[in-house]
Amino acid sequence: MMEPGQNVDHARDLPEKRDKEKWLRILVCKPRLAIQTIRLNKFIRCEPLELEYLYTVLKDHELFFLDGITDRRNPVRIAKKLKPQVVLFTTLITTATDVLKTAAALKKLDHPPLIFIGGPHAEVVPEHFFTPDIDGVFFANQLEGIVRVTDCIVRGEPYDSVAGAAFPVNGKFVIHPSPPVDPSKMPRPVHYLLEKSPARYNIIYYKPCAAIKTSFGCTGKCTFCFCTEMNGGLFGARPMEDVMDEIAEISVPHIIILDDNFFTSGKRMREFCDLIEKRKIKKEFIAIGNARFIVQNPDIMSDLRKAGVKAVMVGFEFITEEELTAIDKDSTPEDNNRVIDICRDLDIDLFALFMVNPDWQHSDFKKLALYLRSHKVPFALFSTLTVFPGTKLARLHPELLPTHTKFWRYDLLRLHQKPRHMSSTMFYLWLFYLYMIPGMQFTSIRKFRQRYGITGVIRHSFTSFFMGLEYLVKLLIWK
Ligand code: B12
Ligand code: SF4
Repeated sequence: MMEPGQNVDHARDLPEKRDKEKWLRILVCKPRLAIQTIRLNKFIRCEPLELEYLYTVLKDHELFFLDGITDRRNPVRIAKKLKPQVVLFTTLITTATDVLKTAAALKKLDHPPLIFIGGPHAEVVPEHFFTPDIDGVFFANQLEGIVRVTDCIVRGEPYDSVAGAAFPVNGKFVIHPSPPVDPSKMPRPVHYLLEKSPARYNIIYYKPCAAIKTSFGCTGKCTFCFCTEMNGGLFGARPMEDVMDEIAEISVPHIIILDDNFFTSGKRMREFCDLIEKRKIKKEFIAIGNARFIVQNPDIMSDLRKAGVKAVMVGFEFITEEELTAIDKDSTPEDNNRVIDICRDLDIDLFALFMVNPDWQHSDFKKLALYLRSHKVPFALFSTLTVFPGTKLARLHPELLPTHTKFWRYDLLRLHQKPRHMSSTMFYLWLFYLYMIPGMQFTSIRKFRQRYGITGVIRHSFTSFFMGLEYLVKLLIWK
C-alpha cells in the first residue's frame, strides 16, 4: 500500500488542480489471484502499469493502491480502516468472481463506497459486472471516463451519462457507447510504483524490468484471441516520439513492451530504431510480436536487435498448417521455424507461445514434444485452447460458454470440456511434461548460466521443477 498521491509535474492532460477539501479518497485495487490459479510470480512480476495509469490521471485525489499480486491483504479490511468514498477495481476474467464477492462485502460496510470497474475484461464483457453492488463499468476510453466521473462526484453532479461506461439506472445498467481511446491523446504514465520499488518487478532474468504500452488492440484476427476484440476491435498506436519520452524517463535497464503485437509495420519499427539511436537510449527491450513480420523483415529485426530488442515473445500456437488455418493465424509452420533460426542468428531470446487442444490425441502431444527438442526451442509457454467469452470462437461455439461463475478457471491452462481422446489427468500430465522440456535443453541452460552462473542454473532448475509440480497439483485438485 502506498501513501496518498504526490505531485509529479510531467503528467499531461490532467484536470485543473482542485481544492484539497474536494479531493476524493480512492482505493485502487488490483485483485489477488485466486488460490486455485497459477502464480507466475517466481518468474514474472510485471510492473502494474494499469495502476500507474490510474495514478497519473487521478493523482489530485487521495489515492491508495493495493496491488494484489504483491500484497495479499484483504481490500475489505483495508476499506474498513480507510473509509474510501470510491473503490476502483481493475479486472481480468480470472479475478471477476473475486471482484464481485469483494464488492458485495464492501457494500455492507458502515460507509459503503462507490464501486467502479475497469480493465481488460470489463472492456470486452462489461455485462459480467452488471450486479446491484457495482456503480459503474468502464469499457472504452476508460481513463477519460473515470476522470469525468470523479470530477462529477466532486462537484456533486450526476455522472450516469459519461461515455464509455455503463451505469445502473433504476436497477438496470444503461450502456453509453464511446469510440476507443485516441492513443495520441493519452497521458504519458508516471511509473510511480516502479520507481518506488524497482527490484520488485522482473520478467524472468530481466530484472528490474519496467513495462510500457505503445499501441492498443491488434491487427491480427485470430479466432481464439481476446486481444483482437479489445480497443473496439481497432488498432491504434501512440506517436513514437511520445513513447521515446516515456522510455527516456525510465531509470531501469530493461523494458517489456506490452503491445499485443509490437511488430505491426516496418515504418514504425524503423522510426523506433532511428529514435533510439538519435536519443542515445541504452535499454534492453522484450517485445511481443508476430512470426510473419519477423520472417519478412530479418533486416529490420537486425536493426531492432541493435536498438536493444533482446527478447521476443511470439505466438507460434500450433505446429501444423491445418491447425494454424483453423484459428485464422496469419503465419505458417515454416514461418515459425524461420523465427527460431532468425532469433538464434541475431542472439535474440525467443519465448515461443504454444497451444494444446483438448481434442488432441497422444500422438499430437508427442509431435509437439519432438518439435521442441529437434528445434531446440529455448523457452516456451503452453496454453490450453480456451473459449474466452467475448471472442470470435465464443460466437462460433456459444455452447462452450461458461455456465458457472468460477471465472478463475480461465487461467489458460484448465480444461473447460472433457478431452476427446484421454482423461483430464492424462491431459494435464502431458501439459506438465511439455513444460519440463524447454528448461532441460542445453540452449536454455546455457542462457541461464550466462546470466546467473552455475549455482543460478541449479536454483532455477529446482524452482522450475517445483513450480511445474505446483501447477500439476493445482490442476489435478481443481480440475
Ligand atoms: C502483460 C500481460 C500479462 C502480464 C501481467 C500484466 C500486468 N500488468 O499485470 C502477465 C504475463 C503476468 C499476465 C498474466 C496473466 N494474464 Co495477461 N496479459 C497481458 C497483456 C499482454 C497486456 C496487458 C496490458 O497491456 N497491461 C497494461 C495496462 C496499462 O493495460 P490495461 O490493463 O488494459 O489497462 C488500461 C485500461 O483498461 C485502464 N484500466 C485498467 N484497469 C482499470 C480500472 C478502472 C476502474 C478504470 C477506470 C480503468 C482501468 O487503464 C489502462 C489504460 O490504458 C494482455 C493483453 C491485453 N491486450 O490486454 C494479457 C491479458 C490481459 N492477460 C490475460 C490472461 C488470461 C492472463 C492470465 C490469467 C494468464 C495465465 N496463464 O495465468 C494471467 C493472470 C494474471 C492476473 N494478474 O490475474 C487475458 C485476459 C482475458 C480476460 N478476459 O480477462 C489477456 C487479455 C490476454 C488474452 N489474449 O486473453 N498477463
Ligand atoms: S494471437 Fe496475437 S496476432 Fe492473433 S489476434 Fe491475438 S494478439 Fe493478435
